[in-house]
Amino acid sequence: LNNHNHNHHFRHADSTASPPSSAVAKISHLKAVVLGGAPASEEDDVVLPSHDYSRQALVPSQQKYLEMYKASIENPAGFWSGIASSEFYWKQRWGDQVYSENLDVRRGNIKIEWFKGGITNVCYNCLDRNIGAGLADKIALYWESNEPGFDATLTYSQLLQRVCQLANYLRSVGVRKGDAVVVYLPMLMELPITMLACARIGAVHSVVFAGFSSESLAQRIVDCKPKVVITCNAVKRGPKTIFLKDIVDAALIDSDNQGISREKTKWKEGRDIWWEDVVPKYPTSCDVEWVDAEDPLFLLYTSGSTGKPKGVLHTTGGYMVYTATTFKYAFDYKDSDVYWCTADCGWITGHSYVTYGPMLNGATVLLYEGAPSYPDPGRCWDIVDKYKVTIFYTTPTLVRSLIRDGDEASYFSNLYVTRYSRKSLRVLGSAGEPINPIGGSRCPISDTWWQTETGGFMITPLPGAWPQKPGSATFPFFGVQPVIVDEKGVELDGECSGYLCVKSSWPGAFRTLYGDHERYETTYFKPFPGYYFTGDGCRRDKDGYHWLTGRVDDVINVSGRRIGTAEVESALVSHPQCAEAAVVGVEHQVKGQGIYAFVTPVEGISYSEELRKSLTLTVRTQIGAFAAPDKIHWAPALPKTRSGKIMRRILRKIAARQLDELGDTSTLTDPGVVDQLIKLADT
Ligand code: 6R9
Repeated sequence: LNNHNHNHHFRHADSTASPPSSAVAKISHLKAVVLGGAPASEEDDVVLPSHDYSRQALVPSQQKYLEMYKASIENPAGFWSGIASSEFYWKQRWGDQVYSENLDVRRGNIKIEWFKGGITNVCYNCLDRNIGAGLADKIALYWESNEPGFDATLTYSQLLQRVCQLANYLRSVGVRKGDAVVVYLPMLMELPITMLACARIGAVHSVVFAGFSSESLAQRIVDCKPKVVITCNAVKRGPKTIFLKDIVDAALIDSDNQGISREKTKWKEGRDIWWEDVVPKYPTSCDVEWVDAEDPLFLLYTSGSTGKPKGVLHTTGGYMVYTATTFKYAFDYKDSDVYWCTADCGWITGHSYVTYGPMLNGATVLLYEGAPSYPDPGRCWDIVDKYKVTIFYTTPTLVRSLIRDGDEASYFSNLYVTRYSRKSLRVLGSAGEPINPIGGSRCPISDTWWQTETGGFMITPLPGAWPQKPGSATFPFFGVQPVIVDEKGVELDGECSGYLCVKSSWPGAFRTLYGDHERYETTYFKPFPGYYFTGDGCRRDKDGYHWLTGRVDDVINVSGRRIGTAEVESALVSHPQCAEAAVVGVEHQVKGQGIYAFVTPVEGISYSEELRKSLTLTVRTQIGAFAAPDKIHWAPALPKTRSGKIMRRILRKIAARQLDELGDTSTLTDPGVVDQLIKLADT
C-alpha cells in the first residue's frame, strides 16, 4: 500500500462520474461535502463514485444517506424497529420500549438493551427464514481448501440439515440454553455450522482463533466453563500441517506431516468423540430454542490493556439486526453477489461478516481454509475468478503480505495478478487497520472502522453514496453518533482531533464483559463519562470525514489483530531468566505494527541468541505464534519515572529509532538508562 498518489485530485471511478453535490445539510457534525479548490493535502484527494455505480446502489447519493442518517439519529427507536420488524422473524414482538440505555456511570450501572422482550432466534433467521423465502437451493457456502482443486458447497437447505444434526447432537449430550461451547477450528464449513448450531439451541459459542496456543485456549476454557469443546485433529495451512487437537490436548504427538489421519490422532476414550462418527446419525431437523433478544449469542475474547483477555458478550436481537443491516448497506449487497471475507471466524470480523451478517441476508459466502499466498501470491485472485467473487472483504495486512511474497514492487502489474481477470469484483472492503488504498479505482472501497465491542461497522463509506477519501473511514453508519473529545472529555466541534467516543447506544453494542461488568464500566465508560470510549484516536477534517489515527491505549494492532502489550509482557516475565519486560508497537512494513520488546534479564544472565529464542518460544506457547516479538532489545534497565512508571513514550521513540525526538528525559530516575538502551539497539 502506501502508494498514495497525491497528483490525483478528483479521481473518478469512471468517465461518467456524477458532479459533486453542493448541498450543505448539517446534522451534528455531518455535512454534505462541497468539493472544490486545489488539493492541499491527502484530505482533499477525493474519489467520486461512478454514476453507473451510484444509480444501482441501495443508497445512491449523499442526500439519501443524510436523510436516512437523520432519521436514525432523531428517532432511533422508529428507525431500528422498522428494520427489525420488516426484515426479521420474531416469534413475539418486543415490549413497549425498543431500547433502553444508560451510558453514564454517574447515573448508575451501565446498561444497554435492544428489543427486550422480543423472542427470536438468529439461526432461524439465517436459515429457516431464508429457505422459506425461496433460497433453499441457493449456495450458502462455497468452501475452498488450502490445496487448489479441493472444494465443497452447501446450499441453504443442506446447511440447515447439517446445522440441525449438530444441534441435536449437542442437545443429546446435555448442552442447554445459556451453556457455553468452545470452538477451536480452522476455516472449515464446520465452523459456521457450529456457530449456527449453538445459536439454534440457545447455547453461547466462544470461538477461539486456532492460532492461539494451548495456554491461551485453556485460559478461555477456565473463564467460560464450556460443556463441550469442538476441534479437529489437524489442518493444513500453506505447506504446513498444524495439529490442532494436540494443542487442545496440550501434548505433542509423534507423527509425520504427510497424512492427517484418525489413527495418528491422540485419543482419550470417554472424553473424545469423532464428529463424523456421531453427528451424521442425528435427525436433520431440530426445533429452535426461542430466546429473548437480550439472551447471549456469543462470547469472544479480545485483548485489552491488562494481561487478562476480556470476554466480550454479544446478545441476540440487536446484534442480529445490526450485523445484517450494516452488511447490506456497507457492501451494497445484491442477491446475486458472491461474497468473500478473508477473516477467520476466530475474530469478530468472522462472526459478524463471515457468518451472521451475510447469512442473515441470504448471501452466498466463500470460506477459504488456507494461506493467502499458497501455493503462490496469486491464489486470492485465482479464487476470485474461480467463484466469480463480487464482494471481497479483507485486511490491509493481507494485501501487504501478497505484495511482499509477490517479491516485486510492481506486484499489481505482474503475473500473480494480471493473469487473473478479477472482473467479477464490484465492491471491496477493508478492516482492522488504517489504509491508503491502491488499485485500479474501478471498485468502491468500504474502509470499515469498528471493533469486537461494537459488533458491526461504525464508521464506513456506503459505496455509491459519498465521494471517498482514500484512507478515511468517512462517515458514521445509521444510528451511530461518533464524537471526538479532548483529554477532559469535552466534545470537540468541526475540524478537530482527539479521543474517539460514541454517544448513545446502537443495537450491535456489546452488553458486558463476561463475569466482570465492573471492568466493562471502568474500561469503556469511566474514561469519558457519558460516552463509550473506543480506545482509538481520530481526526475529523473540514469536510467531516473521519480519519482513524490508531490506538491510544496499550493495545497494538499487529496484522489487524489486537494484542495487549501487557499480555506479551506477562508472557515474557514468566520466563525464569527475564527480570522485566516492556513491549511497544513499532511500524512494520507488512504487519502494520510489529511487536518490539525491551527485556532485562535477571542478574547474572547475559544476553544471548539462545535466550532470545527461548523468550520468543515462551510467548509462542503462552499466547500464540502471532504474538511473538519481532525484535527483542536488551535492556540493562528500563526508563522509569520517579513513581516507578515505565516511560513508554521514550521506548516507542527508541524502537522507531527517532532518537532526536526523545523529548524531556529529566523526569527519569536515571536518564543514563536511555543512552545505554541506544547503545544496545543493534545487538
Ligand atoms: C474489526 C476489528 C479493533 C481496532 C480498533 C482500531 C483498529 C479497526 C479500522 C481500524 C483504522 C479501520 N481498526 N478497523 N483502524 N481503520 N478501518 O478489527 O476489531 O480486532 O476488535 O480491533 O482495530 O484500532 O480499535 P478488533
